Amino acid sequence: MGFPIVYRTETTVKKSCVEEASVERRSVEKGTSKERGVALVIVLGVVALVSAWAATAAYEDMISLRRAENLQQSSRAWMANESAMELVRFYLGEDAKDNKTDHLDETWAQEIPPLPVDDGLVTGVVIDANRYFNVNDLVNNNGEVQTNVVVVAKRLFQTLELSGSLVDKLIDWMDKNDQPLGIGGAEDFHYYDKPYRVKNRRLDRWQELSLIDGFDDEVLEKLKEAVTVRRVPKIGKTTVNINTADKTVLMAFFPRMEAVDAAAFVEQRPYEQVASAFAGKPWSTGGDTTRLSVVSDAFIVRTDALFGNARWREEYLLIREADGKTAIEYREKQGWM
Ligand SMILES: [Ca+2]
Ligand SMILES: [Ca+2]
Repeated sequence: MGFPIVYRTETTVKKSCVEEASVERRSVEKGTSKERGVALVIVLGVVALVSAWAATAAYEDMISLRRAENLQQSSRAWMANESAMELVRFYLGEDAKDNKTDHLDETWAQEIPPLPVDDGLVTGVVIDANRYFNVNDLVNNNGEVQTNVVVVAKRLFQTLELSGSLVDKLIDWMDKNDQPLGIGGAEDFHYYDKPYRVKNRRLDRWQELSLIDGFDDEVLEKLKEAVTVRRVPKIGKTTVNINTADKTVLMAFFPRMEAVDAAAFVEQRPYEQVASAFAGKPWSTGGDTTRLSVVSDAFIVRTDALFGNARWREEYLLIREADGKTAIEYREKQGWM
């Protein structure tokens, strides 16, 4: 049996060649197409990477710029606050020259209206610290109870509708002994479940009041407008200025002074002397005038500066000496953004 002989005609040969070329071209085209696809993916990847990098860099640049801008605004707000405080010190120094009395109509007592400085605003207020009753006066420099001051404090607490036992607890916190004062007192045993002991020394800051038994937020809110915590000068006592004190505080010094008397007394301010201020006032009989004055030596200064997104608020307590120089007893940042 022979093999079938296949004859390739010219047409068949041409057709075959064309088919082979076509197969080859398709093969080549297929390869090129794959390479192009890979190249496109790489290009897209690079573009994506560059875009991501550019976006990150732009974001970081924006953050850095914003941070630098905020820092600059914050510095300006801080400097504006410093300037406001220096302005207050200047006014207090000027006022001290030939100073006979301190009262609420004087320049230092006026609120500084918001002053435009460059692109910001700065404002401030000065509050006479002598308008408040200083709780540190309840004990003397030796840590002993000052009974005449206790009487005033209890009357003040009563007017504020607060229990007199709070005064006892306050004294126990500050006096040097460990004997509870009366039935309302609170020495160490009262704080057995607290992570601290009684201080047995005067208070340094207002915030310490909240450590004392019974001095909750409601009590502190009531005390805020009548009481302060400040260091007692070397002479062993602070004074209350009758030209700036609130009626409630004034009434604490005079057992017979009624609200109507206090209102009439305040209406007649300012007074140049303590003695003449109470002359001819029947309600002043039996009062304690030993801690009253017509001048002030301590001032709470609050400053507030706003520059762009930066706001800087501070509180200072300035102590003014007789020569008009002021010293900062404390400064405290109240808030910033
Ligand atoms: Ca004055
Ligand atoms: Ca004590």
